Amino acid sequence: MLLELGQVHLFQHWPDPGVDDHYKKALLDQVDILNSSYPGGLSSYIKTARELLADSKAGRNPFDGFTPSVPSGEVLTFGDDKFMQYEEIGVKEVRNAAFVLVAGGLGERLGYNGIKVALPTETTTGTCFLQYYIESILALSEASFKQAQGEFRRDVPFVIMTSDDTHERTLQLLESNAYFGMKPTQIKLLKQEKVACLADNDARLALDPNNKYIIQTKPHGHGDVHALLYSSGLLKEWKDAGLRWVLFFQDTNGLLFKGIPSALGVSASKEYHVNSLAVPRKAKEASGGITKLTHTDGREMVINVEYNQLDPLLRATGHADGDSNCETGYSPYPGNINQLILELGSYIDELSKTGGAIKEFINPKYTDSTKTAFKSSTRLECMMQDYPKTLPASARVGFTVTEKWLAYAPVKNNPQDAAKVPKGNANQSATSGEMAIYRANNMILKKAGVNVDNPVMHVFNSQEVEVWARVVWKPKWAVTFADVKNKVSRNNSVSQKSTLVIKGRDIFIEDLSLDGALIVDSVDDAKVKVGGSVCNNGWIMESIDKDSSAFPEEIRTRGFKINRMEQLEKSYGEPGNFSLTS
Ligand code: UGB
Repeated sequence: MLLELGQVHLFQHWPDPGVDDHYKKALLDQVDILNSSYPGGLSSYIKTARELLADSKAGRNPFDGFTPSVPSGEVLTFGDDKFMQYEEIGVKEVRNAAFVLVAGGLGERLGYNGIKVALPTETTTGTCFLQYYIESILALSEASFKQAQGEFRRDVPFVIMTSDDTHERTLQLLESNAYFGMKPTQIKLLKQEKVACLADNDARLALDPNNKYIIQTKPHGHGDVHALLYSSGLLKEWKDAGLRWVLFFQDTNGLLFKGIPSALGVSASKEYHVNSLAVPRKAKEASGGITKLTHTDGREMVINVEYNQLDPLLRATGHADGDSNCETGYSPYPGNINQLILELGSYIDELSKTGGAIKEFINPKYTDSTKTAFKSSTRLECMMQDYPKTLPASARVGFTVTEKWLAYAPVKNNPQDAAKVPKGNANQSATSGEMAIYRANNMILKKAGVNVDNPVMHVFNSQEVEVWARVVWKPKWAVTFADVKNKVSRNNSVSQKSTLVIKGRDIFIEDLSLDGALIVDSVDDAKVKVGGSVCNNGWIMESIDKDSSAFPEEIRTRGFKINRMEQLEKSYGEPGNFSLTS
């Protein structure tokens, strides 16, 4: 097959039989993996590569014939009636959902040495992203089954897509932390394979420069998740079990679950086959824009256009200013945050046709303008949000915009690059990701009637950030705004210098005046009323040097450490009713 596909160069240097045979066999084994892990096999891979390489050489625009326009979708305002209604519907639907985390990326922009899901979301509690995701799924499913009363309780499935770069360390993180409270059988890891690199415009497979018996490979992108889910048989299993929704999300967004219940409610109410979560986007920010594309032949689709393509597309279609802000101060194209909610039935129907193959792209770096040679080998790539590209016109594809402070603060950039991001645009660093969690929790408490102080500005790692009181709660305390409203009542106040950590489930905040640090924990059968005046020296944030070897990488990348001066810490380990009032 490879010879027929013009890949004779892979074997031309082979010595006579009997020499290097085990290396030759290893190469054929690798070919076997590359062939079986790609929908349609290597012949399909090479055919697509040739087409895309020819398009790239000819400078053909993938958007030829398409005109962009601003799509319409559901825009939510946190805490208003519509938001609350959707949230309630969404919580009900969680028991019919499966969650999928794409965590195969190494995070080159972030430059962190470990896997990204092991990074702390915030350093007040040190909870890592994977723990936060798992505890949120558990809390949401608990809330959902509670509403269902008597309905058969299943374990809501959680899939993590890993890659060779992340698989072992993800497994290890789960195993060494007792799966963060989830049943091991509830979690499935699906490992994506890399794809073959291409050496030239004829799509000849590239051999590793250091080993002529290995085909060079590179990641294919998060779009692999669809083919993997399909080939694993999980989708059919879920359908047979009566599930209706598959929710996809990325590896480092500490606000992720705050927007999920209401968006799932939108999916269910509007019967969307595809629902993309989005947030207001500043022009030129490094997130794709949700765009309506209309072709001259009448085709229409609502799809993410990546940030590097949006500007040229707009300029080429009569928008002289390209990707620019409108009178609202934001781009009119909502920012894609790569949180997708797919309706399982139509998803399976579509994947039965495509096998999960997603429209790919190629990005070769040419040595010169003749576009005949590459600086280094290239490969096909695909993105999970391109799934709607093959859908029929009848598909219901929508999106849900929520406020950015509520739902989106990923950690993608290293401190140096983050410091260069223009003021006002999201710099997506560990520092801003942590601050966004405190801000969101303060805003939510404020909306629930708590008197919280305004933030103060600080500069950490050369980035100016708003610092709010360090308020953190476990998902089992509150996973919706309705939960927060049920657990916070009367007159409460939290000063800016404060830290409030709520770890137990049935903790009720009533007439609390906090000026310092308060940490409360309780077992699930204890009901604790927390009130009175708590005043102490608290936990103070201190700047540190990002290059100081005295601190671990997780702390250095934030540019501050927390100095735990003084706190009131209470833990209720027995069932019963308790009251903490000082
Ligand atoms: N990922 C994989 O699981 N496998 C891979 O091969 C590659 C990545 P990045 P990206 O949030 O603002 C996306 O690198 O791709 C996982 C959207 O395309 O963090 O540059 C990886 O582990 C863009 O439209 O992001 O940009 C991570 O969980 C915009 O929405 C996820 O895929 C942007 O995210 C994303 O990978 C954004």
